[in-house]
Formats: sequence, C-alpha cells, structure tokens
Amino acid sequence: MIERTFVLLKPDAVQRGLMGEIVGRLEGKGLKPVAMKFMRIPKELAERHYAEHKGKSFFSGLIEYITSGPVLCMVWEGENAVASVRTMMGKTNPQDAAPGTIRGDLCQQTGRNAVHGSDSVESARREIGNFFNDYEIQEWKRSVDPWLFE
Ligand code: IDP
Ligand code: MG
Repeated sequence: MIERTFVLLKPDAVQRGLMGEIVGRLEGKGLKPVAMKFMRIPKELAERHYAEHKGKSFFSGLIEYITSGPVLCMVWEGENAVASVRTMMGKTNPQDAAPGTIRGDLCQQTGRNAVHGSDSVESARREIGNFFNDYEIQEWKRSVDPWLFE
C-alpha cells in the first residue's frame, strides 16, 4: 500500500551535519520526498506534535530539545512508508536500535535520537496536517518509478 509519513530531522541531526546522510538513506530506499521545510518549531506546535507525551517526565526536556534549533520537516511517500521509515529509524533508545538503523548507527541517547517518524497512518495524517499546507506538498512523477514499482 502506498502511504505517506511525516519525518522530522531533529536539531541534533541538523547540528551534527547528518541531514544529507539521513535524507540519502530515505532516497536510497526508493521513498519519494513530497514535502520539505527547514524551520524552527514554535513551542505551541511542538506541544501539539508531542501531545501524547504531555505529563510524562521527559516532556519539558523534549519540547526544549525539539525547539532548540532548526529542524528539517519532511513528508515521504512509498510502499508501506510509515512502518518502513520506523524500521529504518530503529528503536527509540539508540542503545536498543539495531546496527543498520539510523538511530543504531548514528545516535547515543534517547533524548538525542536525531529523527522522528510517524507511528501510524493516522498519526501521519495528523502530523502532516500540523506542519504542511496542501500547496507545500508536491504530487510529482519520477522517471525512475517503473524501476521501483512494478
Ligand atoms: P519515537 O520517537 O520512537 O516514536 P516516543 O516514545 O514517541 O518515541 O517518544 C518521542 C520522543 O520523546 C523520542 O523520540 C525522544 O526524543 C523523546 N523521549 C522519549 N522517551 C524519552 C526519555 O525517557 N528521555 C528523554 N527523551 C525521551
Ligand atoms: Mg512516537
């Protein structure tokens, strides 16, 4: 099933110069970028994005971290995109994340785990709506698509 998922490269990924590496992995997988925006997340938007974690011990630290510098917000499309990106990200705690995953290869701690990816199609829809207007999402054809999708 072709899906869309929301991916956010967190401030640590930007500061560490890992945007190209992570975008390269998603491109290499054959996922198609349909939206990208380099921005600083306002506090209200950060709290809305992470609303499910409100009240948890790490919530204020998480909001501080995610609003601490520019992030790269993206929407990627492809076969089973939501689960596919979650698999590529690896477990939330980089110490539990398998080698070969973004967090497993590139990160040290849960609180600096470089990347966010939607956890369901429903979350993806909500998160994409929080960050992008319709006109910021591109419907486009790639000439390579017949070599990725039969
Ligand atoms: P996920 O990003 O793998 O979906 P969630 O449990 O949804 O993981 O947590 C959202 C984000 O909150 C994590 O990616 C991480 O940045 C942060 N976080 C979660 N648990 C902790 C913690 O125990 N300490 C610090 N930060 C945490
Ligand atoms: Mg989550």
